[in-house]
Amino acid sequence: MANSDLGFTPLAFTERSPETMHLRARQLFEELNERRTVREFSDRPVAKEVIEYLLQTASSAPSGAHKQPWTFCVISDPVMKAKIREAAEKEEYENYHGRMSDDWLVDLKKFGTDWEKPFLTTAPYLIVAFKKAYDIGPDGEREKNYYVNESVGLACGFLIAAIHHAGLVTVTHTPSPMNFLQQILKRPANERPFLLLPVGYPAEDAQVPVIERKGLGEVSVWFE
Ligand code: IYR
Repeated sequence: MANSDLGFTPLAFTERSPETMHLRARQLFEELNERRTVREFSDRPVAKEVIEYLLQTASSAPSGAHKQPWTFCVISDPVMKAKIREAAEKEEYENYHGRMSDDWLVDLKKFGTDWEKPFLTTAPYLIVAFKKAYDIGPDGEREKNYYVNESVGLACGFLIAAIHHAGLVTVTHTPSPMNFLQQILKRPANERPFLLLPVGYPAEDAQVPVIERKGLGEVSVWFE
């Protein structure tokens, strides 16, 4: 999209009454506060159109100079999912058997994670978010992107919220290193894997660790 001379247009802004604003703020908190990271998936299918909307929501996130420096790869092909699982588990095996520090392993113990990642083949969809370190212009020249990590992080946040809102679950999976995703998915050199999100229904007997979220007093400082 050529973005140089788009001009300006009046803002489409929906004003909310104070009561409605209060209600909506509370309701969204209550809804998103119910989100849990889930590692046990069902193989129940999910409509492709739902995934399309989730990605459009993600892509509505703000980005540096509106460059939208992201590509989302969507994988439902079982052969490809198996390849990704095999490569991810190979890296994770090394992580859990020497590459991760003792402190890190202790911190993860309560989540029950290990090197095995069955969700990579069980979940009906894997979404891999790639960050575009730079863009390629029409004549093959490099075009700069800005705040790439922040932008793609925001888009992934929107995506995770959208997945929950739609009634599906995910886990923020960050196999490390994850260059294998660039190879398997044949992405160009300007794209680097950022985050892998399996998407689907939870397994019927899915369990999640007991956690508490920090209260407002622990995560905010007010200057009034
Ligand atoms: N990437 C590994 C390890 C891991 C790291 C953190 I920090 C977590 O919050 C959870 C897992 C894995 O996916 O198992």
